[in-house]
Amino acid sequence: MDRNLSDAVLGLSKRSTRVVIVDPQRDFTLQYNGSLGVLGTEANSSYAERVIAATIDLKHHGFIILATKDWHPKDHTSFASQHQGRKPFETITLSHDLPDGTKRTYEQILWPDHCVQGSEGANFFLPENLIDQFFVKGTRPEFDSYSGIKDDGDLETELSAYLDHNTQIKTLIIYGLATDYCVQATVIDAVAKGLNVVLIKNLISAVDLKSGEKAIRAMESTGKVTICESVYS
Ligand code: VGL
Ligand code: ZN
Repeated sequence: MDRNLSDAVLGLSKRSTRVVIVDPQRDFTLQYNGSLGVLGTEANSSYAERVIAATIDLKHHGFIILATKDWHPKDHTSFASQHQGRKPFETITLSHDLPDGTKRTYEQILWPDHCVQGSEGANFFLPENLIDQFFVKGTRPEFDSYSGIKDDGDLETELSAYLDHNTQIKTLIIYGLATDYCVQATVIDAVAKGLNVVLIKNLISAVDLKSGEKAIRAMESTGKVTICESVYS
């Protein structure tokens, strides 16, 4: 079954590579009526089917499959519902003290409620048994976390600890949702850790087309990201 995997994928060692699927959750797909369904994930897009098939083939080939999981408390600060008079996709300014004593002021996009801990929409859209290990993010009510590696308050995730601990890991094969938010942030933080990234273009999709293209350029310009059209040759 994996005979069609591309040379770019086949050339990677199982030991030094991990697959990281970013937020493969129902709430980010239109197919499963997600509250934050991303364009390109409609039922007729076969997005979920492509992700599932590729993941099966990568796992069958021997790669360890990791995933991040957006996992918000129901009063999460990124939800428009938590800010009186605000609507989804508006922006607000947040200000927080960081662990190093400095203050950070930044723009937060307000989202529809999504990936609420324990909700149907927070579930993965791919069979749980495909995923060897998953790592939650966005669990602190006052901080968002597009990145699977650290949140907006600079708190590192368990995935970050896993990558630091397993020093043999040099490369991540990354795909998932959404290109312009969690995929981009996770890729940029992975590169900052010194890792190489293989990004699978037909398994990612953006909230906004233009910002998705911009995100791909930003990831590419690190010089550490190889962009593959698909995992197949
Ligand atoms: C995401 C917006 C809010 C993502 C998560 O997974 O890209 N986007 N939370
Ligand atoms: Zn979120």
